[in-house]
Amino acid sequence: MALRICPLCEATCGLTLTIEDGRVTGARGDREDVFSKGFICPKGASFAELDNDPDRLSRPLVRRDGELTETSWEDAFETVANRLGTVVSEHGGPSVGVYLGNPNAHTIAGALYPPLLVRALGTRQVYSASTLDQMPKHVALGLMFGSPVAFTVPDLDRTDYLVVIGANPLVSNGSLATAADFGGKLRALRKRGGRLVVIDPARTRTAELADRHLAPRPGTDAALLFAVVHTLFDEDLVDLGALAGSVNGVDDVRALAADFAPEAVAAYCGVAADDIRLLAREVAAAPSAAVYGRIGTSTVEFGTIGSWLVDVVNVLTGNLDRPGGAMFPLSPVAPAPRPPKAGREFRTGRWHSRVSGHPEVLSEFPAAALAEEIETPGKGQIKALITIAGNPVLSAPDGERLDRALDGLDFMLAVDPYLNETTRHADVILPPPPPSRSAHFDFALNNLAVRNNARYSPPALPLGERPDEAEILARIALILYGIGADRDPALVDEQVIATTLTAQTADPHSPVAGRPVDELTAMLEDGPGYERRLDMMLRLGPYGDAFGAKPDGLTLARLKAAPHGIDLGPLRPRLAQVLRTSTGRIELAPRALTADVPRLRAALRERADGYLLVGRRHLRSNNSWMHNLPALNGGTNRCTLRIHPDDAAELGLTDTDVAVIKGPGGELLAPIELEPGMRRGVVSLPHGWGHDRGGTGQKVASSRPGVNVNQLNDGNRLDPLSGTAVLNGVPVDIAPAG
Ligand SMILES: Nc1nc2c(c(=O)[nH]1)N[C@H]1C(S)=C(S)[C@@H](COP(=O)(O)OP(=O)(O)OC[C@H]3O[C@@H](n4cnc5c(=O)[nH]c(N)nc54)[C@H](O)[C@@H]3O)O[C@H]1N2
Ligand SMILES: Nc1nc2c(c(=O)[nH]1)N[C@H]1C(S)=C(S)[C@@H](COP(=O)(O)OP(=O)(O)OC[C@H]3O[C@@H](n4cnc5c(=O)[nH]c(N)nc54)[C@H](O)[C@@H]3O)O[C@H]1N2
Ligand code: SF4
Ligand SMILES: [Mo]
Repeated sequence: MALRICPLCEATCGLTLTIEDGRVTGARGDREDVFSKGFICPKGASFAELDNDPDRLSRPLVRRDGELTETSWEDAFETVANRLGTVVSEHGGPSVGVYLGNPNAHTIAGALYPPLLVRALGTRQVYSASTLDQMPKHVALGLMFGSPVAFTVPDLDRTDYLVVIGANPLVSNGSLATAADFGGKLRALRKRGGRLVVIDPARTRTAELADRHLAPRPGTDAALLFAVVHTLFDEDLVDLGALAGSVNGVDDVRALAADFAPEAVAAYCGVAADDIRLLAREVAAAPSAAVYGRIGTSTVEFGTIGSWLVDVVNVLTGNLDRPGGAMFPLSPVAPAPRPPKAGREFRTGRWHSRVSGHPEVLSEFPAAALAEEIETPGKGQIKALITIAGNPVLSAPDGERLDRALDGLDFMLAVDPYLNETTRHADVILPPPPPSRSAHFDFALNNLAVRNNARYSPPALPLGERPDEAEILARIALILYGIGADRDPALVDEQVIATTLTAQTADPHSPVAGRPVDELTAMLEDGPGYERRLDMMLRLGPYGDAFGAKPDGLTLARLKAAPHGIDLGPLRPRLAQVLRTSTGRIELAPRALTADVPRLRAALRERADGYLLVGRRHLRSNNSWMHNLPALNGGTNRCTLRIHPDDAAELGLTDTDVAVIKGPGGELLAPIELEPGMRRGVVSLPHGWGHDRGGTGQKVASSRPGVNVNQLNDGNRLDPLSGTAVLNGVPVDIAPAG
């Protein structure tokens, strides 16, 4: 038996693994886990199958005479050093691109090392799944609160009224709101007399659970939310509560909302004006309320304005930063709170992409622009690419173009356990070990947890002769810093520790101000570099022992002594600690956002009557992977086009038909699935499918049917403020095949 936090989605459930003969043979929910209390879903329950998947790479692959062949770790790192070295010496570090995929948010290695690689290269060619996902939220937070990671999460355990927009947590298990058993929490909300409203063009499982379901036209949430804001002003329902005195721009928002009366947006949104007014009244009247928006408000044409307006409603109803409202979690590895101070203005567009001139956002360019930056010759062209935990050939728009572009690279390195649609283009693949053999700590997701907590899982099984992912990435860093892959990878971590402690001891507000760096370094627990860094961060953090100054505080040793985790209590108001705007107040109407409002106003007048495509997720899937596990992938084709029966009838489609779907980037065939819960005019297809290309190493996945929905996208439609691809609300034509 061993305990292991599940790394497969944002819910971070504690698992109890059964171990027999040196391998994992089963997984159950850990009932004593302080955060998840025994919850588990089918993916977590398949942990053993995932861990033991025979198609997982156990040794590195290096391309020889065109073929990817197994080799030793030594040879693989030497090849990386030589080949990357050649590209860097011929074209410079900035010619190396980096793509960081979703699982980096779930691994220790992904949290600690990629920034070092980017810095070592000095490259601005940085891409990630964020511009296929939550980048609009970062931009909105940065502009409103001065920090792009000042996440607001719904206080699920205490709220009286929850509005879920464009999320289906009963299937996704929640996102940008880390809560194990999200469904249970929604049921508990209703049981205690609270209300749940779901806004989604599909009647999802989450919508089925709701007191009220509004089904807008895809892509129109920003207008709908503006109409809620309009109503709040119009009916004198604005009440900032404790926030009064901390908010700039209320009158500007009132003026901007003037054009968005519910009657003015009703036709565009496809929602009755009365329903919008009622929503505004109820949010305002509830003892506490939280508006929570996710993928459906984010990966759309007005993603950043929509993400902003979610928190505008939270602020105008006094629900920001109060129990039961939208609150700021306090992670155990966040820096210890400092006295309030003004920050520098959050900005995007400090530099621009070479080919299309996209503004940088959080030092990244849009994932949708990766292919053109590889293909287009000239100074700054991407000549080599490092992908870590990503599969952009399936997850980003127009994978076929990226597929071709990757072939044109001088060198590609992938850090990934699988040979898949993206990594098959690599010259070297360095596979991390199965999750049972890695330690786990949620550096990223603790900042999003609906209840503060700290949990650490050491590796459940020994590594054997292979490096863990932290070591793999540290060795790549050694190469890029010119130190040599054969040196001790701990050097990388010790350098970070020295730099961090030097800065902390020089900061008069740090819990270790003025203390000698040597003394602090000597206090860190012996162990792998990542553990020493974690120990340091915990001790410098809000609950930390401040290196002995607070004897009861948190250290890694204390955390290890609590294998089911340490509960750090409910979320607490802490706006003053979070705010880092240059004015020291919440900026409700930042110029960068309000400048995009005319585009939304113009959209209200557009009348499109074709079909709009949205995405959907499946409980037994995870983006483009986990399709190789028989336990999760039995049964019929899941990659179907869901359509309302009346729409299907109008198109002459029956439930046994295959449809041709045409989008801006191409066309696909998919079987249709009649679904009365779809809004008329809206169809859905899941993403991450289409594993039939040759040259991959996932036997189960490649035998499954399914097509790549992102081939319908040409990559030209982006939310301009965040560079996020429009993946929901894509105009498509549908017809019977053949
Ligand atoms: N049409 C459409 N497209 C979408 C979306 C949508 O809703 N609709 N959703 C978007 C979203 S939200 C996201 S986050 C992106 C995801 O986009 P990506 O992050 O590019 O893709 P994933 O499918 O998550 O691929 C994860 C990769 O990580 C590997 N991996 C798994 N575990 C580990 C590990 O521990 N270490 C390492 N190094 N690798 C590991 C897997 O083998 C796989 O290759 O897709 C986006 N694409
Ligand atoms: N089982 C499973 N869980 C997952 C994943 C997975 O692939 N499978 N992926 C993980 C990842 S990377 C992420 S980012 C999260 C995402 O987590 P969620 O945001 O909960 O994602 P979805 O389940 O795709 O739900 C998005 C909903 O938005 C709706 N929608 C589409 N367009 C619009 C619109 O314009 N307006 C509104 N209001 N709604 C719209 C869709 O119908 C859909 O029901 O899930 C994570 N969890
Ligand atoms: S809900 Fe997420 S974290 Fe929990 S068991 Fe399932 S996949 Fe793992
Ligand atoms: Mo995501």
